[in-house]
Amino acid sequence: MQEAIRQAVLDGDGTKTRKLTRDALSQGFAAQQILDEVLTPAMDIVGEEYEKGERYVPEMLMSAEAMKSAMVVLKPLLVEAGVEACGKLVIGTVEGDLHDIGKDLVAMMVEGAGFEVINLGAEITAEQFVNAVKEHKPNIIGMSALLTTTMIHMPDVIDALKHVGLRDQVKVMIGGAPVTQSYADKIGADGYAPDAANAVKLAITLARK
Ligand code: B1M
Repeated sequence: MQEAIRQAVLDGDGTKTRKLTRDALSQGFAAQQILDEVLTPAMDIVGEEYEKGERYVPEMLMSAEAMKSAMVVLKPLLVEAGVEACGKLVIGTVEGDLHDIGKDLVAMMVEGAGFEVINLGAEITAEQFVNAVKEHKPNIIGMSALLTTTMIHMPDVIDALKHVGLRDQVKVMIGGAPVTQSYADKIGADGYAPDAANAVKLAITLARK
């Protein structure tokens, strides 16, 4: 079953991925297990094949869409509804970067932990982050970047917040494959999380500060 889902993601077959994910759930596989042991590793293979020149961008996109169709099935199970909001998170992928799967995963897991989450989407400029902070008054903003060429926009957002006098009113957390704790320290972010589970822990810690 796991192998079949993995292959459906690699084939970029969304319909099959969604159906097999439903089947796996009805056979007793846990949503988190399907995510961690099948879907995310499948995307790693997609990335590796792209790097080796065995796969092109359109195929990478089809696999991403296949993963997203499985996420639609998994989301209700990953997010436990009805918990009283324990904080507010505004989250987005930074300017120039359209990778949104990991960011959406973080958004839904943090939502599941009881936060109100405002998901701005991808390719969010510093100005858009600042406007969202003004509008929604979150206690945390979360920035995601998947490219070494776009993570450099993270400090722009922090600078823009300082510029309008809002930096002290909001905690900043960052993540994404090329991002590290030392990068977070370097740009003056309040925290870094390597994955969605740690992002939840970090958001809870930051919301209590
Ligand atoms: Co792109 N891509 N891509 N891509 N892509 C990568 C990132 C890459 C590593 C592939 C590779 O070469 N091996 C490489 C980046 C190299 C680099 O900069 N170091 C790459 C490249 C080069 C590109 C293009 C430049 C290709 C081109 O056009 N020549 C292009 C850039 C487009 C752009 O953004 N301007 C591009 C395009 C695309 C697609 C559109 C085809 C598609 C994205 C579709 C979409 O997201 N809607 C795509 C995909 C699918 C990938 C890979 C294969 C998979 C990404 C993914 O969804 N992973 C990726 C290779 C890889 O990562 N293995 C690759 C699954 C997801 C669950 O994990 O996103 O890491 P991830 O999120 C994790 C953690 O990082 C963390 O938690 C998440 C859950 O555990 N996390 C946070 C993420 N955000 C967080 C925020 C937090 C905390 C934790 O706090 C706020």
